[in-house]
Amino acid sequence: MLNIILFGPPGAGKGTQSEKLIAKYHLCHISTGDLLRSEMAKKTELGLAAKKYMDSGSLVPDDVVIGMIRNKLAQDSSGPGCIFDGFPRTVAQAEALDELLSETGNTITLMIALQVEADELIKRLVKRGETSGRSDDTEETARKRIEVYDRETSPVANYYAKQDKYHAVDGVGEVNDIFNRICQVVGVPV
Ligand code: B4P
Repeated sequence: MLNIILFGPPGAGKGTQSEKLIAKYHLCHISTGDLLRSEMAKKTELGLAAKKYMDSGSLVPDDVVIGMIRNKLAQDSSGPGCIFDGFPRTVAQAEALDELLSETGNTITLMIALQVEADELIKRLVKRGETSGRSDDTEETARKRIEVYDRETSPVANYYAKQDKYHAVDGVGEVNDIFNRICQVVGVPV
């Protein structure tokens, strides 16, 4: 299986590039952000609990997110592989993902880490906020989310570097150019 983690700070383009990778490699899409927003829209207990973390720019607690991934993997266990978009965001989540995949004899193939500077991220998120309706797409929350990323999420890169799976990709420029850089790393799936 081809299991790719798309990694990077908020606004790095994980969602944007996921769509293109899914179309090319026919992978399933696992986005914890999308899953959480769907729970919020349905006003489930989980969604209501997650909303206060997301609106403040904080991470949703690990046990909630890991439980969601466990359910999702149980539904999407066949097929050529998956894109993990915005997950894992902590080392505890990365360890849990390795464990969950190993239950079915699978593993992460590689991590693509999109590199984008903070000023550009904030510009993109504020612009997305003009149409997204997302309450976390404000300048203030974007700055908080980048701080949370630096403190809590960036160590996940080292977790995969130790497994020789980490690949940094320049995330600035035209969307198609960035996609071509990613495809050079992914290569042709076997
Ligand atoms: P996510 O939904 O994962 O969202 P994201 O990080 O904001 O954005 P992404 O990188 O996908 O950017 P996009 O392609 O849209 O997370 C939301 C929240 O959910 C988190 O803050 C957290 O609270 C919670 N959460 C999610 N997962 C969690 C987890 N595992 N653990 C705990 N909490 C979790 O791109 C952004 C914008 O830039 C778009 O408007 C796009 O059009 C534009 N853009 C993209 N590429 C561009 C380019 N090359 N040039 C110019 N603009 C570009």
